[in-house]
Amino acid sequence: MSQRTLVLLKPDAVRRGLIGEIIGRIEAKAGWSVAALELRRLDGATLEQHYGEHKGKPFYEPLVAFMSSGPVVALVVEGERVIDGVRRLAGPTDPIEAAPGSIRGDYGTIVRENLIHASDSEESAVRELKLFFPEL
Ligand code: PCG
Repeated sequence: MSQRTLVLLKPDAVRRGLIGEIIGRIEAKAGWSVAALELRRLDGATLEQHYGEHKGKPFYEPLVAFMSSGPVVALVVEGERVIDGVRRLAGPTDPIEAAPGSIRGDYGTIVRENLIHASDSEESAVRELKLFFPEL
């Protein structure tokens, strides 16, 4: 089943020059493609909506500060079972728990600076795509 998902390359990935490496892993999957891509700074209103489910948690404020600390790359990726697929490529939230071979497992050590966001369900994908790419 072909799907679309929202991917964000977080400010750590951009700062460390890993944009090409991460997008390359996504593009290498058979039949997946980048449908939209933009380097942008996220404003407070966008972050508040995007991370609404985490509001009030102890990591929320530092998370928003980190996500505002530099540009991100926002992408729409489409293809066969891409929602679960990109999550598997990314690996679990904590990069130390993530297996080598996954993006977080290969490049990350810090929970907050875990390189990549990917929508976690069809419902989240629809909501997040509307927030980041309302014109699509
Ligand atoms: P992601 O993409 O799962 O979205 C929420 C982000 O909050 C998560 O990645 C981490 O980057 C960040 N974060 C920082 N601390 C924590 C934590 O203790 N738990 C969780 N779930 N996320 C955290």
